[in-house]
Amino acid sequence: MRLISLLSITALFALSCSNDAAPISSSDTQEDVSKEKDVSADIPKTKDMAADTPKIANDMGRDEGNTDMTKADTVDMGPDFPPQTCLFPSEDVKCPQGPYGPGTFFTKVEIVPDDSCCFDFTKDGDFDNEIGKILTTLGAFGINANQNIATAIQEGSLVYLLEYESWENETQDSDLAINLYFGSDAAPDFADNLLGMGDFLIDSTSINQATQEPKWGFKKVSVKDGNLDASDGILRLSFPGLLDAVRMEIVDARLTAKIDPSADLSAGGRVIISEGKLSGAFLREEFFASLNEAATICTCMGASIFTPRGDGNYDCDISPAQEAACQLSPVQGCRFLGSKTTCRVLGNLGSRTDVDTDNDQVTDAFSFGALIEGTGAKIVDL
Ligand SMILES: [Ca+2]
Ligand SMILES: [Ca+2]
Ligand SMILES: [Ca+2]
Repeated sequence: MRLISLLSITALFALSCSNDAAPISSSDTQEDVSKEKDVSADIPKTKDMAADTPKIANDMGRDEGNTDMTKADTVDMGPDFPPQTCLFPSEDVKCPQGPYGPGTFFTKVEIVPDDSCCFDFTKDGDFDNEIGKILTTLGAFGINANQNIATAIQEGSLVYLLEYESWENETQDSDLAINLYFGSDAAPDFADNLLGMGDFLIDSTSINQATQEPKWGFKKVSVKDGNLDASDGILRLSFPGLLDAVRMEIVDARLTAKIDPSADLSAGGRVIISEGKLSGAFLREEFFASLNEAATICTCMGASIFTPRGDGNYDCDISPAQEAACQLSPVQGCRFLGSKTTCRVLGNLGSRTDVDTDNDQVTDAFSFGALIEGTGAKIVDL
């Protein structure tokens, strides 16, 4: 999974930086994906991304993460939903039973193209969104990340699900946790999903196989007067359509949104959210490590090509022989990464970090902000 992601990231830039790239048809995409899988099958298993990412907790613990909530935070401020008799999980036999809590399906994920949203990482009073600005820059090369995301959501190839756990109080609950999954339609018809009536399966890649816990989500969650505020999150975001999927691991993630009063908080219930704002930080070292792994997988290079230059940017080291071999590669990501010109473009993104995730006074990550809308989703199974 990781390897496919890496190549996909490179493919994003391959497409974005190729002036003569023809529009990518879905059949081209599928072809490249299958080739990437073939390539990845031949190399040793890589480490789990979550395991070595700074500031990422491996355990998205269901009973922790809210220890810094004050007692006042747990006081019920009075319901602003219609009263609910059944809340997940419930031991009341009259209530719906099931292994999954109420869910939300993202109908919109729109990367903000500038600094007008969503979170102020630098604490200077202005929002930060470097990824949005980078993607805007790449738009000049014919890339439209938001259009690709929208299309993938409409077609059902990009399914983000939120699952709300232990939401025992309609307005404010210190035990509440939110998991994020990639998923798929449980039935062939995707139209009902967009209308909030879909049933979904969780993609097993969203589950840590060792612990059986969700890999991604928010550890600190509160809902006050219908306003959701989830933070301390780790997520994976996907940028599909550029190839099969470009994925990025996000740390320090935060989601704010309004919870629709129609929310059904029982097992298998559906929760609509609106005016969502999602923010986070994408770590530079992760980015270039992933590119180096991708280069290593490409047989035309077979080694890391990026080395940090000390100013935040990265040098790329490709010999003329490697470059010549890569231009003959059947894998688009390898053709791109193996080009001296385009890998320099990537290397020079390094200094655009603007977030300091480890408080050493040196920026190490790219800020990110997106607008989110979500409709109800019933999560039925893995
Ligand atoms: Ca700022
Ligand atoms: Ca469906
Ligand atoms: Ca830092």
